[in-house]
Amino acid sequence: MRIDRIVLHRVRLPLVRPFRTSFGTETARDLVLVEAVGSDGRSGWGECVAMDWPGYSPEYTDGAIDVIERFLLPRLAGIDDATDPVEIRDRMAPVLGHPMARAAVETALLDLWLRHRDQSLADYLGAVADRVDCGVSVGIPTSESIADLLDEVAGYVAGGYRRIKLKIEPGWDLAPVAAVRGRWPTVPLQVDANQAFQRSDGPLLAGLDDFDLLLIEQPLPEDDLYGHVLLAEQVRTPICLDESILSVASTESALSLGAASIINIKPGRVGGYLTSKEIHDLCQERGAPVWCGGMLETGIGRAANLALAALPGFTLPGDTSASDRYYAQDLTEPFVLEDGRLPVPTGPGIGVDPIPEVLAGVTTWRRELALPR
Ligand code: OSB
Ligand code: MG
Repeated sequence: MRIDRIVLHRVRLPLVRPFRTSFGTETARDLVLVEAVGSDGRSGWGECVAMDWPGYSPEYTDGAIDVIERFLLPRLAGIDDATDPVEIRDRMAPVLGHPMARAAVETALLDLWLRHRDQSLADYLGAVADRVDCGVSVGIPTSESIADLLDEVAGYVAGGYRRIKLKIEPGWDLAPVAAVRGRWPTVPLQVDANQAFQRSDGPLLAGLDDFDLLLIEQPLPEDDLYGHVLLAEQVRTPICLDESILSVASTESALSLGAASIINIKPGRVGGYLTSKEIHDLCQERGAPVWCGGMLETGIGRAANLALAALPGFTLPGDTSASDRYYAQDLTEPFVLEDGRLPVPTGPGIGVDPIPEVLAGVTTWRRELALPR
């Protein structure tokens, strides 16, 4: 069966509350969805997790759209719905960087391929669980008030989240962590700095050792693996890498050098679910725990992340939170937390679809593209 066309949907979805990190404040997700339409009229979906500006990583939504149109789709001439997803990944691989753009295209085509085979993404990847433990990522309050932070965390704890992650930055570091740990002495807790500290901050970050954290995520810049090695020698809390992990090779480097002992796997950041599984497999061989990161995904990206998080090496709760943590109205049927967990979709492919009226209501434009013959 032919792939009839690729449709790009530019979507703007307001967040229920601003999300402030060390790199900026997001008030909405301004994203692109990739839809691959088969000649039978069925569709596969991929959510591009690039943000609308290059603050988390070098990618951004308009850049991803440009790369998809100019460089990725032209490489897919002649594919059909029987083309193995591994071939699709390999055809796009010569385009360097832009993993989020490549992941979105790969996922849309993988989803369509799986739907035609009537197989779920979870089954294809080797999932072993039918629901996954969920954590929640808590931004820096725009008020910079610890009382406001405690109120927000209290809501998530009451909602049943199985792990709390606090965003930190220089100046918003030990005090908020001490306050949350003081109020919830046993809640699984971790922090994420999004690269905001420096090599000289070792003694400060060692102060976090008092709070029984699961991990410190990405304290130093993405390219500073050696800095993380030096830091790991100064702090007892395990170091986890997010932004630095771009491939199987960078994962192996980080683990072998001792820059990290825990890995955050984000499919967009590593170029898709196939590579995510390979990183998972390597970490399992090395005995390194992994967890599924998040990029404020809509239900489309979340569904696929839940399939990945159901693999056996995902032993820590992920940033796979319920729809209502992000959006008043998700693009899909909402994912609802049950006892701190979300269900792994069981339908073919990613197992969910956008609700057409909802998608139409938040779409700023759509563009239909043909694949080259
Ligand atoms: O560093 O993990 C991060 C969101 C956007 C960009 C980067 C990050 C995050 C989060 C939120 O921490 C995770 C989520 O709930 O989707
Ligand atoms: Mg992170």
